Order: sequence, then C-alpha cells, then structure tokens
Amino acid sequence: MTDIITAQATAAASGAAATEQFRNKQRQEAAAADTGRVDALVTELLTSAHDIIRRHGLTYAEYDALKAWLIRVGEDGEWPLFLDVWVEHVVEEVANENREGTKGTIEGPYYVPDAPALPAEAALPMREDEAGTALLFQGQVTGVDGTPLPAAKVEIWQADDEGYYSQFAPNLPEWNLRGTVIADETGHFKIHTIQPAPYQIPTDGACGSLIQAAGWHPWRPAHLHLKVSAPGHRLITTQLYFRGGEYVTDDIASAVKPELILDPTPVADGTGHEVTYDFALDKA
Ligand code: MBD
Ligand code: FE
Repeated sequence: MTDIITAQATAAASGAAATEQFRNKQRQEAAAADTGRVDALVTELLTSAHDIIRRHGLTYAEYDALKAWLIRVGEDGEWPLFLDVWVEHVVEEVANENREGTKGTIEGPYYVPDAPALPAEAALPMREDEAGTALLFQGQVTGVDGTPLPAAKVEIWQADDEGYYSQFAPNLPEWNLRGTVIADETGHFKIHTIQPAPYQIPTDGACGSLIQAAGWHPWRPAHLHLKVSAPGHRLITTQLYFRGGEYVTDDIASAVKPELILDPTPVADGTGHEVTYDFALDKA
C-alpha cells in the first residue's frame, strides 16, 4: 500500500498512512462535478456554522483555537480519522437505509484492499506468537431469501491484542490480521483469528486534543471489520462487536448496532472462543 514508513506509534504516523490509503481510493471524483449539489451542501453547512456562532456567541479566542486545531488536523494527517469517527456513521445510515439484509456500519480509516486470498477455512495471517484469545469466526453468506451464495468473498481486517492495525502502526507484518476469505460452494466460511482489543484513538494528535478538550473518552469497542460480497449482490461493509465488551454501549464513533453484536462461547477444549454469524446480502 503505502511507502510511508510508520516507524512510530504516533498520531502523525498512523494519520499519514491513513491519508495515503485514502488517496488511493477513487470514489470522490464523480461527486465534484455536480455544481448544484456542491452549492446547496456547502451553503447549508456554512449557514449551520454561522448559526452556531451566533447562538453561542463564539469569541475570537475560540475562533482562533478552532483555526489552529483545523490546521493541526491536516498536519497530523487526521482528516480520515476525524471524519470516519464523527461523520461517517450518518453517511452510512443514509447510504444503507433501504437495505434488507445484514446491517452495515462504517468502514473507518484502516481498510486496505487486496488482502491475501484465503480458502473457506483458514487462519488469518498472524505472527507465530500472536497474543490474544483464539477466536473461531464462522458463518454462511446467503441472499436475503436464504439462498446460499457460492464463492462469496469475506474480506476481514482487525486490530491485534494491543489495538493496533497492520500498515497503520509500526513493527507489524504487512498483512497481519487481514485476509480475503473465499467461502465454499454453500457460502460457508471458518476463520481462525484472535479476539481484537478495543481501539484507542491516538491521544497525541489533533483528534486526541479535541477528545481531551471536550472531556470525552478516546475508545472504540473491540471489533472485526468486514466487507462481504458475492456476484449479483450488493457488497456490505460492516463491523461485528462482542456482547458485554468495554465501550460497546459508548462507542466514540457511534457505529455499534444491536444486530452487529456477537455472542461468542468458549470452545470445549479450552483453546478460546467460537461464534457463528451469517450474512444476508441484498440483490444488486
Ligand atoms: C478504527 O479502528 C475504526 O474502526 C474507526 C471507525 C475509526 C478509528 C479506528
Ligand atoms: Fe477499526
């Protein structure tokens, strides 16, 4: 993916990698052509800002603090993080409001396309001594009518036991805990991985400063990220959470939905947990 070397676990290092990753994505180019929509959206956004300034009597000190902070968001490469944590959940809500199948939620800043292809039963790429409780994540991909979808694709990416994502934190193998699992002829998959840790927004960058200044907490609950797709069907981008886990009811990114909470159970031989979650895809 990126030639930015994330030598340190800093906000600026992960921000630079996330910014570079976003630049590789082409989705934004069609939108800029529609003058009327740009006019309406930006005018309303600015009008809302003007209204907030009047209602709260914004001071010059606050205006300058805002300016300084916005400059720092860019310097730290934290626009992808800021937008995905505090804005994307509403974009997702609008984009998926008419879907019938599995609920979607935000993609976030740490997806990398083209993770290594893996067979229907596989372990995610991980270090030999990968820390964390083993997790067997299995299920079936079907249409909304229950029809099994052969050779469905289950792209999965997740943080490790310390809450770090490969390619966005230092000293991790390139594809650690990332894979593209090809389900079998009945849409079934069986993924051997580890339980991810909750994710802490970097505290040393602009987003961390905002969180501290506003008296918020910097955490997302532990989660698995997924993109599930099959020929003739709509790809779903979603995340799965763990019932009872820290921050499940208080996600800084507002991205938890009740339908997306897993109930893993201990495996009989004591080697970890297992959980089954089935995906239903809408027709394209
Ligand atoms: C994450 O891991 C994440 O999923 C989101 C949405 C934002 C920041 C970090
Ligand atoms: Fe995440």
